[in-house]
Amino acid sequence: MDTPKGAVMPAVYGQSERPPRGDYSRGGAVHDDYTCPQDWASYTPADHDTYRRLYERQAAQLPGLACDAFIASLPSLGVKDRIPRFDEINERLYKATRWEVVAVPGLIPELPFFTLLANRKFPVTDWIRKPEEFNYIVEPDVFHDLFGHVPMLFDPTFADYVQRYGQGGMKAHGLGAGEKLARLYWYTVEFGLIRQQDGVRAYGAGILSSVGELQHAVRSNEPHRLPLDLLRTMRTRYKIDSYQSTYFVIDSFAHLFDLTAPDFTALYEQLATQPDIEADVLLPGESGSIA
Ligand code: HBI
Ligand code: FE
Repeated sequence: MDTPKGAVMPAVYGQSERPPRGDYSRGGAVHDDYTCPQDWASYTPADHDTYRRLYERQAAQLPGLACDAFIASLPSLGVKDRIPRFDEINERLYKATRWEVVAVPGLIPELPFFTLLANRKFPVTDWIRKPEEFNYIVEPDVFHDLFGHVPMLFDPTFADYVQRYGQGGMKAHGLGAGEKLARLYWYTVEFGLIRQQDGVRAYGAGILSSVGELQHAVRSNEPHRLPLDLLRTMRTRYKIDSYQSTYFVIDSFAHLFDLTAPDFTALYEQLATQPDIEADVLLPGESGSIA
């Protein structure tokens, strides 16, 4: 049964008070799973030019900083000089890992978000930032979602991890542990680092789509870098509007997938007894640097 016009309410991301950017009514064109048509014809020449400039600048930065899987899959996004049509990407993505990109008006509430991921549907915001927001935008736009997230969904193991994350998220929501699990998403899918033979590289979308954070996360000796550990990671708070002070590093996507195999209920019980850790804190015994 379709929701009455404009009935879907936007999500607020993290602790922000700002009203979300997206138009969640569009005269009822937003379905009750929060998906909507991409309406490609509504993009202006300035929108396409913003995408082209963002893509060009970010792609030039990747060598030596982005992980191999991301660099190998980036061409699968297709066109670089304008905002791609999601159904064109889906022809390739579905063949590769049975995922598809779906358009959403912006951030959506936790449960619909987890449910889409559990069904191998990645929600991609359908609007793009204004030229004056070229260097930074707090809320994910189509460039962050397409450039940052979608290439990694062409990696079969990572694609399975994100679906398992969605399934886990639906359970966590039921247990009231959504916020803990959101930290795992934040420190892997959004800001994750992976150790390769040739050194640490980025696989997190928030890093890969950011002009400044890519260098900071991979090269700077300012942030802490810790091995990903479920308990430590889900205790660690994060910041939504500045570079991260801590990054978590995995050895492989298979390692990440295996880590999240068991049921998390016991983990949530353990987490309930342990205090959160601020993003810039190191615990006794943690070196904070990974070779
Ligand atoms: N909605 N469209 C969109 N994209 C996200 O990345 C997103 C979201 N809603 C909630 C959310 N992320 C986070 O709270 C997840 O960690 C659950
Ligand atoms: Fe994101």
